[in-house]
Amino acid sequence: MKRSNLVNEIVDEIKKHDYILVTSHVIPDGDNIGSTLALGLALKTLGKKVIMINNDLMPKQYRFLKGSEEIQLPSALKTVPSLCIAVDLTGLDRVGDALHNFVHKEKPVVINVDHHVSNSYFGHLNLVDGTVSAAGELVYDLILALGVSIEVNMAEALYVAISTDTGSFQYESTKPKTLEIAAKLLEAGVKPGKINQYIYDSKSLVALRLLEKALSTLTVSEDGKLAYIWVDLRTMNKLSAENEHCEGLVNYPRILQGVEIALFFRQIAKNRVKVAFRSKGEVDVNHIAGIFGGGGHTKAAGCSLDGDMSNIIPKVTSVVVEELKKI
Ligand SMILES: [Mn+2]
Repeated sequence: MKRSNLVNEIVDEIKKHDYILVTSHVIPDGDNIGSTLALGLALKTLGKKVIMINNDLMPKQYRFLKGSEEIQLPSALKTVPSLCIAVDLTGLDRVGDALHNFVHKEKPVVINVDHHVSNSYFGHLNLVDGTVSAAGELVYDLILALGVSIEVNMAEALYVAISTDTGSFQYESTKPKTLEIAAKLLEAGVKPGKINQYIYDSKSLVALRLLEKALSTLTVSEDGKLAYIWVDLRTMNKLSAENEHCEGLVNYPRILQGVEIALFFRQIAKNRVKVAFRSKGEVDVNHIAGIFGGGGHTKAAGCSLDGDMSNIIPKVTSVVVEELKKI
């Protein structure tokens, strides 16, 4: 189906519903929150009753966004929306147990708005485009198609979505259209300096102490193409660190000269480790994460595995080393 026809079909579907749930993936990031919030605010201006839900608490650095306090935990869902719009979500298994069960039981119409190449097309309507930098780009198009003009609060939310997913417009996923949208958001009143201060220049002491610990684990392969760091539960607990303090840590091994693939291993439960993959070169990390049941994008992906850090690190790095030999 042509993209414009699909967007029109989504707009027609949205018009049929009075009460709409907007949600995204567990462990929220900037694209998740910005896309959820911008779409939620836009639907409200159309007179819809909107409930925005995320499985996890909002990281502090995004709480400056006006309206972000309306993004609630799944326990706030008391009545049943007839439509669920999921943004930045690869599959319903990533929405969190509570919402997964809700969709399974109540069977709302589901619209899937995402930019992960590993998306499972779980919606009744699927606006999925792996070539755009952020779900925020798709939400921007959708808001315009809904006939809503983008006011400053929506614009800030979309700017957060797009600027965080592109590493402040540094990654290859930044296309002319990405910057055209960013320009429109600035015209709508976004002040990039202010947003960057909230997001990047407001790290807590805990976050910097965690970075210190994580960097002390830095390991580099003999050929210099693979670098990784890790954090275990002991360190997290000792520092009282939370999920949000781990955001962006994978970028530190990535910035090392000569590195093709960077990894960040994080113990999330006694016998479970989450792995973040970043590629600077030709290797497709969506493919590698896929070998371990995960996915994402060609340059940024993730997976979770059962086991100890001491087993999982060699298991994953040996696969990465093999993939690096192929280029
Ligand atoms: Mn995203």
